[in-house]
Formats: sequence, structure tokens, C-alpha cells
Amino acid sequence: MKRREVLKLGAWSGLIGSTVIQGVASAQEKVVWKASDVHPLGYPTVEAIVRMGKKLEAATNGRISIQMYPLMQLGGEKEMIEQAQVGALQIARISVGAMGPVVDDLNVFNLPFIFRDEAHMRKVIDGPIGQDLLDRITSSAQSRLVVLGWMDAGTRNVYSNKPVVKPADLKGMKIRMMGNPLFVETMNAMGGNGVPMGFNELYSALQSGVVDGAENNPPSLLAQNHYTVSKVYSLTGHLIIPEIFVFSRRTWDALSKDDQALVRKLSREAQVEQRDLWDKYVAEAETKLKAAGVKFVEADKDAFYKATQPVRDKYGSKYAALLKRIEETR
Ligand code: BDP
Repeated sequence: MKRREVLKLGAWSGLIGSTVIQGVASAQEKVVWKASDVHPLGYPTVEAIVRMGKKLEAATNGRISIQMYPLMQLGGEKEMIEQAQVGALQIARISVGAMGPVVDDLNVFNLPFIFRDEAHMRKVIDGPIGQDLLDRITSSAQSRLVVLGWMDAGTRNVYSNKPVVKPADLKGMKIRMMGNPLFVETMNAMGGNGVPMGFNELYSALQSGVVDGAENNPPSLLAQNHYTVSKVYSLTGHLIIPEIFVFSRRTWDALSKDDQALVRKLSREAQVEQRDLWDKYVAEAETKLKAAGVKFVEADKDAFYKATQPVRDKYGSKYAALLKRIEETR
């Protein structure tokens, strides 16, 4: 954002000396923090931050509030990360899939079949490994982000208009993946052709046949309306990727210690609340998808696990110690 544009945003900018730092209040000036998510209002990740905003407003007597920009209004996750890094956005909720290219260690969670199941993933993020990874993002000079916490995103399965039970079923199919080479290679190893593409382009790509399918959790399939163009959901379970919500380091460093502590406290609450909202929404999404005619198909997970071994071998070797700790987490 250009400096002239920054100055126009006076309502939520604070003047500290002669420098404008967005999102920071001078004295009792009111500030409105911007938060963003690719999902619509009501989606668990969005709802958790909206609730956090209400609590923040109450705790500061209206001095700080949060304005949510849902449904990719501020762009995709790559753009959200960039905006948070320069302080044009305060809170961004992003998939670890999109953070891999920013902080390499996170790619451990982006490997196929790295968690036995969602319970295993939760154990890992709730424990010392999860905390360690969050600390690494916050302390990385390159990330320019302060991590507030984890969020759940369930299990990703392939969807298209035909059942995908075994690797051979993906032959010749173009499947959209998140923009990280690791995911493209995962899909190629699974038997298909991985196509990296922004989430914002996906609906029309599915509709027009630019891609034959994609992969995601049931809530995304429902909330993004992809189920209206992809009717078969094959339970490949190849990825269980958690998400994080981050705060702009630029805004953070100019906050008072008390405000930082308050945001930390409310973030811990948001993380717990999101998990609860998530479990309820997954059940609701599955019911709604089935009612809308989406067919859920069991897939041969073992076959996909074996097919993706080269990806774990290639990318996993440099994280060998961490992978061992993940595996040993019970
Ligand atoms: C969804 C995540 C979202 C990602 C999206 C994707 O919640 O953060 O952007 O997948 O596939 O599950 O791009």
C-alpha cells in the first residue's frame, strides 16, 4: 500500500510521532483492525475471529474492534500474508499449506499421510511440537508475523465427478492443489496431474472443466459451493493440514504490553472455540452435502499411502528428527 493511501485510512491509523502505524491507537483513539479469511461468514474459522473481535471490543470499551473481510475480499492467502507483513491487515487466517513457502519447517505438516488421523494431528499441535513450530514462525525475521494460534481444518479428500478409489482412477485427471510444489508432487504421486491454482479461481475452473477436480475438507466443499459442480467425494484422506491465525508483526510491535497480553488471551480462547465450532460444522456439512446429492466414496487409503512414499522420502529427509517425534506422539 502506498503511503498516500495509508494516510487516507486515518480512522483506523494511529499517529505515533510522525510515523503512521496502521492499527495502533494513539491515546484513546479508536482503532479497527482488519481481519481476513477465504471462507464466508459463519464458517468456523471466520466465526471464531468475529467472536474474538466482540470480546476485544468489550474488554477495551470500544477502543479496539475487528472488522472481518470474509470470502477472499482481500485476495487469496498469499496476498493476505503479504498484507499482514506490511501492516495493511492485522489478522489473517491461513492454511499451513500457504505458509510452507514462508517458513519451511511448516512443510512437515504438508506432507501426505503424516498424521495417522485427526486425533493424532490435534495431539501434535496441542503439544510441544505445535508450540515449537508456532514459535519458529514468530521468531523468524523473514515471516514478519506473530502467530496467535492453531485452527482445525479436518481431512482433505478428492472431489470430482467420478469415484477415485485407487491411484489408477486419477490417471489423466487434472486436480487443483494449493500453490506449493509439495502438493503438486503429492497429487502426481497419487496418480493424477496436480495443478497449482488459487482458491479464488477454483469454482470457475471446476465449472468450466479447466480442472477435473480438487481436494479439500467437507466444510470447504460446502461453503465454497464446489459441491454444485463436483458430485463425488472420494475419501482419500491424503492430507490433514491445520491452519493458523497470525497477527501483523508491524502492528504488534507498536501495541502496549497490555494489549498484546489481551490479544494473546483472546486468541487462546478463539483457538478452543474454533475447534468446537469445527466439529459441529463438519457434521452439518456432511449431512448437507449428502442431502444435496454428493456421493461419499470409500477409497483405498493404503494404496494412496504407498503411492506417496516417494514424496515423504524426498521432502521428509531433512525433517527426520521432527518426523520421528510426530510419529511417536500418541
Ligand atoms: C481450505 C482452507 C483454506 C485454503 C483452502 C485451499 O481452509 O485456508 O485456502 O483450503 O485449498 O481448507 O486453498
